[in-house]
Amino acid sequence: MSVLALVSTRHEYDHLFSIYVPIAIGVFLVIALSVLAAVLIYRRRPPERAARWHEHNPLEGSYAVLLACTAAFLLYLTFSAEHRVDTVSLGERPAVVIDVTGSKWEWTFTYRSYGFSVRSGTVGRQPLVVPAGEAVRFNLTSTDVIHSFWIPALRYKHDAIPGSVQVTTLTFGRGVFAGQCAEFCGLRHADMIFVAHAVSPAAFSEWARRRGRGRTP
Ligand SMILES: [Cu+2]
Repeated sequence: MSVLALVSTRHEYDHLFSIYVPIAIGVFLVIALSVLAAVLIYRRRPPERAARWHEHNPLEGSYAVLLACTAAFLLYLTFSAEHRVDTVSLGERPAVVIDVTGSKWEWTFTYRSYGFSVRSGTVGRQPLVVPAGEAVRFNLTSTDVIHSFWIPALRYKHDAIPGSVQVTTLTFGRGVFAGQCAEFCGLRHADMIFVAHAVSPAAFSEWARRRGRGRTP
């Protein structure tokens, strides 16, 4: 394992979520209360005369500055999280490298250093097995159309694009994780599913030495 702290995509996502949602709720409340106040205070009542004023530069200016600062703050947080997930994690020394190939309508996971592949989708359901708590490198590509490698529990999704290899590094906690193609890719798109088993490194090596045959750890 490398000296860098392993990046948890789930933690990064939850952190952003815990900042975005309160801000969104705050903005909603400001708008809803302002509309309600305007409706109640300025509702039609005698004597009916049109208002003379139509702008309030200091108020509008501060509102614009506040919005710009909020957007800049959220962009900064989002791009820093993306940097950690996409760039910093590539500095990790991976415990295993898995080539992921999307095709209509299956996933092929190739463990090149062990010399075998497993497949999941319309052809059957062989599991993707990875060592838990260690960096796992994925080389994503596609043979036909754009697919998307999505593991909801990790809060991670990345396109698999024909003619290009997208490199990504993920760390799994122990457990079983459902995965799915997240890019509509044709009639049997919904069958393009897989299951990832994150097991102890020892159980993983044992499974890989059996070349994925026999019992899934
Ligand atoms: Cu697909």
